[in-house]
Amino acid sequence: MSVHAAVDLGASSGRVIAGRIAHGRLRTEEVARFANGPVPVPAAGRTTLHWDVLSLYAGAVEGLRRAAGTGGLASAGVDSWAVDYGLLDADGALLGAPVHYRDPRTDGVPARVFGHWPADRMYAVNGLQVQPFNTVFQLAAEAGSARLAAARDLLLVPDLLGYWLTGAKAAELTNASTTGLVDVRTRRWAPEALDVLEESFGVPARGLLPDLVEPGTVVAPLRGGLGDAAGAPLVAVGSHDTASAVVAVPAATDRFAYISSGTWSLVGVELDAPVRTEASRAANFTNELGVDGTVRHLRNVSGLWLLQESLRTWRERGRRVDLADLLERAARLPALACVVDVDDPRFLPPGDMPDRIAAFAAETGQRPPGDEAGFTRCILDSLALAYRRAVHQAAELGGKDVEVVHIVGGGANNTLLCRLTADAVGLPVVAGPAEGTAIGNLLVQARAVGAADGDLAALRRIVADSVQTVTYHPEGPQAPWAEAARRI
Ligand code: LFR
Repeated sequence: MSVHAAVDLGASSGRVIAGRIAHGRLRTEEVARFANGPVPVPAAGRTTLHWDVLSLYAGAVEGLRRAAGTGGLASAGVDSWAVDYGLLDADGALLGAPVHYRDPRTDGVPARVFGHWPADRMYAVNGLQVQPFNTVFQLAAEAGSARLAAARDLLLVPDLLGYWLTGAKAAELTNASTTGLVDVRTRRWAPEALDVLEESFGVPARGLLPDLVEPGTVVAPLRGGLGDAAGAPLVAVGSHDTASAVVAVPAATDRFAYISSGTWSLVGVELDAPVRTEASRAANFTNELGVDGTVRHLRNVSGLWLLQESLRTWRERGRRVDLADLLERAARLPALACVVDVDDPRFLPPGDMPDRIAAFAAETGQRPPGDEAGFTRCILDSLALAYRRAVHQAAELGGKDVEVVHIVGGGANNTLLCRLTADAVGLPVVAGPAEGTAIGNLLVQARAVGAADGDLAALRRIVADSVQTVTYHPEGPQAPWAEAARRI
């Protein structure tokens, strides 16, 4: 039976998942996993955070070979986090390692860009939540650099890997929609955005951007030199990981909200058209483009990053912390003793996370957590609180009845987080699949090469029939959550 391969790159690890579809079910197998993370590199008087895309590429190649070794490779697809890009010179060579979105080079840049393109007019065109790392701001931040002067092509990370795997350059639409350079109504590059970059910042945007392709487009065959994988079609999937994750929501109704919960938490609803109202902009909701003409109307909430970075801090200090043990102890602690605003910009960069959480608690008149289990509980209570607000806002702003919340991604395995989310939101939470991004990636490529068919609802039925989910029902009153929200 032929196999499909999803290269799925997350902020803390990359993996290649092989998938087979038979009798309406998808079976998956992880064939490669490799580490990922920010690499701080000192140069020219400052330290810049980069991505090691070459080792990600090496991991992807190894995984594709292995997937092909398990059967004839029918197709491949690549997804990753959004917004970051590689620049190629006139010979097609990569100009330096891509800069990581957590690098502070964009500090203060959005305000400068708004001086030329006011925030409300920008939102009317690109519909995007303002994040300092949106590609439009990253490009403004590097205006005038030698690297940009030498650049001839800009490729987002999955498109960069696609170029190395096939030799073909393309800009997949779901990920392109996170750049701030796409018009969310026309689903084309936005002339207003390109004009601002060119005229006000001297960034030759038109020359750098490849043609857009819709997810589901076959890009080109994998090149020779990739062992048994060579010749298989590379499909542009929902190459923004969140777009793939939303495909994999095993919803039985369209009255659902989703939380794609990993390093980030993307909380929202699926719509047919963008919401570009002032209320949506004020709530910092984004309209990213989805598979099959959909819009992902969501809020980008910080995610398990706070916990990942806390674990890293404790381990660096020589503390022997085990996540499963911490979660068990955290579950026995009283609820909502201390909460933080997980979206406070101070939590964005890498560094001592418990210290920043303690400072936030002190500033808001709360007693900081006393030990690692306390910090873990604080982070999960705070995430559930942020989910509560975002789910209710998404439903209201998008004019959508929401009866159930689906959690996909790594957070679906976190029982405490799922239970707290059900309690906080006051709706049933269906958790799973944890490998949502890879599954959405696999289904879109399988459909593109004829191994699956139907609309998103049909693809979601395959997910529902293939994975185990766990349902959590809300318990307890809402009042303590409302009170905690007022503290931050
Ligand atoms: C999630 C994600 C988010 C994006 C963030 C940074 O992995 O793709 O959707 O805002 O990473 O790129």
